[in-house]
Amino acid sequence: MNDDTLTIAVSKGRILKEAAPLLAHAGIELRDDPDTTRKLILDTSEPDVKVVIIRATDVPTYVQYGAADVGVAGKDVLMEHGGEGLYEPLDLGIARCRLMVAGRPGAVPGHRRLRVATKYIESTRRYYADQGRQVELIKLYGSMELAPLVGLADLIVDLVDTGNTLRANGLEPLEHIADISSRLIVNKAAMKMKHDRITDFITRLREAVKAREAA
Ligand code: PRT
Ligand code: MG
Repeated sequence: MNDDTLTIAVSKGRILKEAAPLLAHAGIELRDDPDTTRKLILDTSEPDVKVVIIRATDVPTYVQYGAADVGVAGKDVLMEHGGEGLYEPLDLGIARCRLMVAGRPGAVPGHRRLRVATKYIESTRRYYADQGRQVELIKLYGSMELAPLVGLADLIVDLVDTGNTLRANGLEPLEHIADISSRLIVNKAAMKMKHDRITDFITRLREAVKAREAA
């Protein structure tokens, strides 16, 4: 974390796709095409602003440790991370979806503790604990939709956008846990050390979000 550069951590895919126009509106245009480049550190139109490309679930970690000053992360990822060492000053309103419980229609057995498969262990634990419901959690890293189909779990907790993935696998959304969108996160120490720089960045990004929502 160099003192005169601003390093922004973003994941490839849907978040970068939706964040890039907001950054451009804030005066930061990517110099490399993120779809084709193999570079992990991208130059921008501002010589002292870099964009680092990392896995979505790693973004809070890079920002927490100050390897990036700021980052863009899904609320789903932040709820699992816990938010230690981070400020979350701005809801960017992008990459929206819902965290939901899903399963096969009417296939919930009454005789034993429910098994719930998910990569969102913390959010799922909290959701059921708040309701005093006892469930057995099974940690998965992807393809959650498969679990109820092959008898690994009764239910899954996953992100739902159009619902097409659930439908294609004979599953239906059952319970809404949280609305999800991507947030700007800021390293707490960087917020002190690079205060003017970062508050200016937040202000410009907030204007970009407003302009996008008005459009
Ligand atoms: O893909 P990779 O393993 O590299 O990492 P990732 O899956 O964490 O990253 P990515 O880019 O797929 O997702 C990044 C962020 O996008 C997530 O952390 C969410 O905050 C946000 N987001 C928004 C979504 C979705 N919408 C979404 N629909 N992330 C994933 N999905 C998946 C969902 O898991 C399910 O498999 O899309 C499928 C459901 O979509 P529908 O439209 O069929 O309902
Ligand atoms: Mg993915």
